[in-house]
Amino acid sequence: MADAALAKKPAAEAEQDLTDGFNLIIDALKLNGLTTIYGVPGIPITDFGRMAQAAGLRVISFRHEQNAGYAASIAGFLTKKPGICLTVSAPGFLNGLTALAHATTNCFPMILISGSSEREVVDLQQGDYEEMDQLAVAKTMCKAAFRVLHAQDIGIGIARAIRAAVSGRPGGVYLDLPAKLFGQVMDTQKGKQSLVKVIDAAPAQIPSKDSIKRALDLLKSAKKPLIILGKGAAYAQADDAIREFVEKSGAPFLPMSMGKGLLPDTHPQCAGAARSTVLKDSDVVMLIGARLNWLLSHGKGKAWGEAPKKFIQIDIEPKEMDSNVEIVAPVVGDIGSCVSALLDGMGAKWTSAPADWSKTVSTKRDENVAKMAPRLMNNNVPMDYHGALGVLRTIIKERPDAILVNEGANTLDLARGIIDMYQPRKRIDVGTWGIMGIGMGYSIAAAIETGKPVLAVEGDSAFGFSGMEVETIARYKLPVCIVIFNNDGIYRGTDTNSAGSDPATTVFVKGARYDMMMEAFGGVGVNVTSPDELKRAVNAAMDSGKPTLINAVIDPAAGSESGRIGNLNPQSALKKK
Ligand code: ADP
Ligand code: TPW
Ligand code: MG
Repeated sequence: MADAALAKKPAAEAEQDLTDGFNLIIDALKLNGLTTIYGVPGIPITDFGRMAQAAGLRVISFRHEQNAGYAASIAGFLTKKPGICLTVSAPGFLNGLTALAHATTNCFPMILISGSSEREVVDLQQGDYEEMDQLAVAKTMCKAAFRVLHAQDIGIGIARAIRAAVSGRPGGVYLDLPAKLFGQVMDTQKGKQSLVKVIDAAPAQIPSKDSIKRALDLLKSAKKPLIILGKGAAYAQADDAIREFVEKSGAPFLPMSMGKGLLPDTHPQCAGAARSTVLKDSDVVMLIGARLNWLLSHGKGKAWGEAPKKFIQIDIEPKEMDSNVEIVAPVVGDIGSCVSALLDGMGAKWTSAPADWSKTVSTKRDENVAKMAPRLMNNNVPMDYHGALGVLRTIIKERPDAILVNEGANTLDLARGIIDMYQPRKRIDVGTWGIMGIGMGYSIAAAIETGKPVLAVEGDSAFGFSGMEVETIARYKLPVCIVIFNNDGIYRGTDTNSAGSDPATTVFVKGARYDMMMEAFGGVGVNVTSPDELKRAVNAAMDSGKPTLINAVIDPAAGSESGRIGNLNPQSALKKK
């Protein structure tokens, strides 16, 4: 509003007619159903947090932006709406940036909103408080990056950010808001009109008829079909259609880590415990929302065996096709639309996958499961991974709607294999990068977004990356039970440094009591040394819903270097043994 017009009105009346950048951002988020913000306050966003809270948004205040960012990223995965992370400028922004890159890499929709210094000062590099050209830095690490300079563009800026985050292949978006924007005023009515409610933010992408026919013809021709369900399939929230399609196909299915539970791991077609057999021996492989990246050995080499294979791939991102090997039947579209079209195309007379192949796979699976069973029942002290995980496996079976957060090396790989999942989007973990540090951010967001109890199974090293958020969990009284597999270190707690008095690089303080960290903030801390004790402590935590941290003492010699991916670890040929 022009200053001259304002001057004519009495002050009180003039104020009533005005809104400002703070309010417009809040209104724009609310209008688009984005009602939870994860962040850390400070200049220039402190008042924004207060005002957002007063306006009924949920503002979850963290101890470190990286954890707030991871929380926002997994909120995006769990809800299909962009998770919002709010940070201060330069260092706060940089702390949030890891999570933004992580969201983009994992195809999770997220918006990082950071306050920033004024353009005039930044561009002349005059040394403002926390000065940095944040937009330029962010651009290389996310799907899209925008800056809003004028209050009247806030509505459009937020609309663009939402659309960029959730449409097509989801990813991270950066929104740069210079400090001055927050205080800019404009006429309330005009402000309201400038806001945009995004219509159909992630439009259905319908696959072509030809691509569906090609895929079904190939699937039908298979003697040894395999369906791989990735976290894109979990994200798509097309659970019923996916289940119907997999069952109708009769093919064995292999869930990727965060695809577990789309169909229960105990489903007769699940090939989770026969992974090497199905990768090696299958002849037609259908990928649904899973990339042929390192996690699937790039679709070639030893893990995939000698037998020739043909791939069908369903993905929303056309550029994903042929990324590592030839995709004979690419199906480009959103998974919900693609799977529905496949189901329609199968008709009533689809013949199930060959019985001999299904039998081979289920026999192998049952053998492997039977081999593992006694190890999971051991009550050894000190505990090994299997004894401890056997207990947690039963607890998730009894509480299938709990969310399992998981990070570490041995703690991750063994938990992934041992703990069966029964429902979609209940297992969230280190993702595409195998990143440590997602634990507490994910736990917090999972509790807040779903209202379900959370069980976080954490290596002692992994936990350390986000451990201070135990205070956040206690402060918001979240139903989170953290179990730390404390083996005194990274992979093992037994390394020694032969050259001097410093500890080896992979070991931590022996006998550390992480449980006392939760007690420090008024939560429940428990130290356990046997599977029986672990079981009692976790069940008590899940029943009470009280923030709990269980220090589970694991034999320091039980783990192996780099867990299951030791083969990726280069070793010096000159290393002294
Ligand atoms: P995983 O790690 O479980 O194997 P990835 O993260 O490698 O899974 O792959 C997920 C894939 O899912 C990505 O290629 C992404 O483009 C795709 N995707 C995500 N959401 C959808 C959707 N709604 N429809 C189709 N594909 C999707
Ligand atoms: C951001 C490298 C991979 S796994 C791991 C590290 C440090 C910790 C393993 O020890 P933990 O588990 O958690 O105690 P366990 O049961 O085997 O003892 N920095 C980042 N990400 C990764 N992946 C690393 C370092 C790493
Ligand atoms: Mg450890």
